[in-house]
Amino acid sequence: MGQYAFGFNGKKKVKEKMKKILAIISFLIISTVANAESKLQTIKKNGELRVGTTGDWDPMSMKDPATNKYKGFDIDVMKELAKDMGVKVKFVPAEWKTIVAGITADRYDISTSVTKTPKRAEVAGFTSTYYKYGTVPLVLKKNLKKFPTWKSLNNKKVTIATTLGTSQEEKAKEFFPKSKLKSVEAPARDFQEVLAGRADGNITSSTEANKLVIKYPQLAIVPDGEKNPAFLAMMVPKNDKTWNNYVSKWIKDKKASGFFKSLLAKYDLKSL
Ligand code: KH2
Repeated sequence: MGQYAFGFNGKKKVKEKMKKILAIISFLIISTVANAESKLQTIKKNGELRVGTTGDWDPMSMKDPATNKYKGFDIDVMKELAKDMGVKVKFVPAEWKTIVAGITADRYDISTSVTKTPKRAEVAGFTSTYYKYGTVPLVLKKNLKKFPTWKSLNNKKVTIATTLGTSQEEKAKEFFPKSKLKSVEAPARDFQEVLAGRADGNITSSTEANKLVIKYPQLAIVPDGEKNPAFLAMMVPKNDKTWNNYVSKWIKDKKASGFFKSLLAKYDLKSL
């Protein structure tokens, strides 16, 4: 009996020890996850903010091939953010088809603005928004009679060009389920397919469309109104709430201070 009692106590002790060890292990796991360093700390520690940007989006992010330097609305935004954080800014070249992967693979801490889409939101975090735009179709001016409406472009005889990995590529499938979709890869552009007669139309922001019809008078905006109000925001890692809150609060403060308003005027942009 005594022996049995001893054996029982021994087992109980082992069990208790195991319990303690398990508790310590789970405490360690939970505290590592909770204390996982936010980008906010890493950026400050490294003294550098890494910004992913494509450099092909007028007037948001444009790379000057002569100097290899970036300029544009979003470039000014990122320079200001880095300045306010007291760190240097480093622009990391990105592509539309891999811009989201660059965030998940930690190639950069933040991206310049992209359209908020449900697909992107599955894997990346979006900061608060700071620009709103509508979408319009572009066609050749000489074809305006044939394509006076959005509906006229939804036809199995029509080819719509899009740029791989963009929100327009996703949307074109919804707007033109009957049409043929032709996706080109940047630096090739969808509207160039229209200019070359390889596609009948493409869709883009009204901001870009207004610029394009001035640069290429052969192009025209389909006069059937804007669709799809869309919002631009920066992308950050999905689970880094500290970093997202920091940037979102910064955007809010900068809106209040008039920074975004003067930047919109500088780049001849209307909305917000
Ligand atoms: S979006 C950006 O976040 N755009 O909407 C699209 O995918 C940018 C219209 C590719 C530059 C080339 C301009 C397409």
